[in-house]
Amino acid sequence: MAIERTFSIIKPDATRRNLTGKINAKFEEAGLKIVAQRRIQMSEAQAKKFYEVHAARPFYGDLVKFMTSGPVVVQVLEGEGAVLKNRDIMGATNPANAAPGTIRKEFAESIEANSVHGSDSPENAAIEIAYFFAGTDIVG
Ligand code: IDP
Ligand code: MG
Repeated sequence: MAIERTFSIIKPDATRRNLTGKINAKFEEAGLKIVAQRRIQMSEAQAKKFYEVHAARPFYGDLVKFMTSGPVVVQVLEGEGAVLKNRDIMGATNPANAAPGTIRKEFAESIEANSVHGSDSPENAAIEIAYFFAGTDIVG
């Protein structure tokens, strides 16, 4: 499998509980390298645009509110098959269904406050990375 990059967000429920380092350790232990990282306060406009694909879902408004409720850490992760690998490290969207050892199983508070975002395809990874990072911000 090729070396890929994926986009990750450590969500407000995790930054609030000071879990950035513990979550980053999971990525690094699994062989993903953090090649860009920035702690930001997302604006409502940024969150709305980022989750636009979910605009018709009943949880969209709450999700935007949650993602702007505190700082997030936006990141680019790099490694062999990084997109799928990160989805494995994250675990299922609903922590009740997440496998043991995954970030969401260990840390998520709920299906909404589930500690991390990860791109679902290489195509979306490229779009999401470009939304938050310039090429010169990423050092592999
Ligand atoms: P994913 O983050 O595992 O890719 P998506 O279906 O893309 O899951 O949903 C995006 C985010 O929206 C989730 O991570 C979670 O924060 C939130 N979300 C998804 N489904 C629900 C729900 O049924 N209720 C509340 N929030 C949800
Ligand atoms: Mg998704």
